[in-house]
Amino acid sequence: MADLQGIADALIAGQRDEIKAKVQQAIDEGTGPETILNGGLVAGMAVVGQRFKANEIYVPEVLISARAMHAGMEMIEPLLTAAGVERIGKVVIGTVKGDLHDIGKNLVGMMLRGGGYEVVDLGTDVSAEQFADAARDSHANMIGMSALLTTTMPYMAKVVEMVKQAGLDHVRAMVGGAPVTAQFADEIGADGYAPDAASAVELAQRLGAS
Ligand code: B1M
Repeated sequence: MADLQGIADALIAGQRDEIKAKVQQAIDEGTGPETILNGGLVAGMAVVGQRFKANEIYVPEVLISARAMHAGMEMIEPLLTAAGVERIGKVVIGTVKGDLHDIGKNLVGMMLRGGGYEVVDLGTDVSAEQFADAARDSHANMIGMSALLTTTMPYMAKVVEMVKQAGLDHVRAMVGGAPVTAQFADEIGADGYAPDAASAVELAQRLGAS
């Protein structure tokens, strides 16, 4: 039985080496990557979020946990990304301008790659121009925007607008991130909203087929 609670505890404590050892152990025991991700890493980050909100921990501690999360995610990414899968579409992803949160966006990228999509990841703090340029230059058929702050979420509307202005009418826009909702996606003229990384793959499939 994989020590998922141990992985979550190590993430909360920001113990990167401990996470690596425990994730490796879980992989060796045959635990599925999505179980390790959701039952261990994401569960731990949820506790970090609650403590951050309650002012029990501060930015430095959260950063240390985030680095530990990245270390764990790196180990399971190859397991989620099936080798040799024929690519069924190309998605440009990024966290919008002013926003540095990248864990959720990285998860979405991992799941999309695992679902057969080629992913161009622009990173964080991405401007509307960068999204539009990358979509045009890489011949992508979708863009995926992430925002974790209520202050950066409205910027998604600018990106949707810029993509239209650039004449990229065939490029579908999907949005996500903790404060984002389906209603907000409708309001800004995005083509779809996904509440989590697995749903982002389903949404991409629906948008690709439409
Ligand atoms: Co920040 N932070 N943070 N933070 N941080 C939040 C978001 C916050 C909710 C914490 C809180 O107060 N409870 C709060 C925002 C409040 C608000 O706007 N309503 C907050 C704040 C205030 C801040 C700062 C302003 C703090 C400060 O400096 N005083 C600052 C802002 C910096 C900036 O961006 N300019 C800041 C900084 C940071 C760190 C750098 C320390 C660190 C980020 C490290 C990193 O990402 N590399 C950090 C973290 C880690 C968090 C919390 C604790 C965790 C976020 C996370 O990674 N969650 C977060 C609290 C929380 O969310 N509970 C918080 C795990 C991740 C798997 O979930 O990202 O939601 P999430 O992604 C999900 C879905 O949302 C969805 O799928 C993912 C997986 O299923 N999804 C998509 C995401 N993108 C998608 C795109 C899609 C589809 C689905 O389609 C394209």
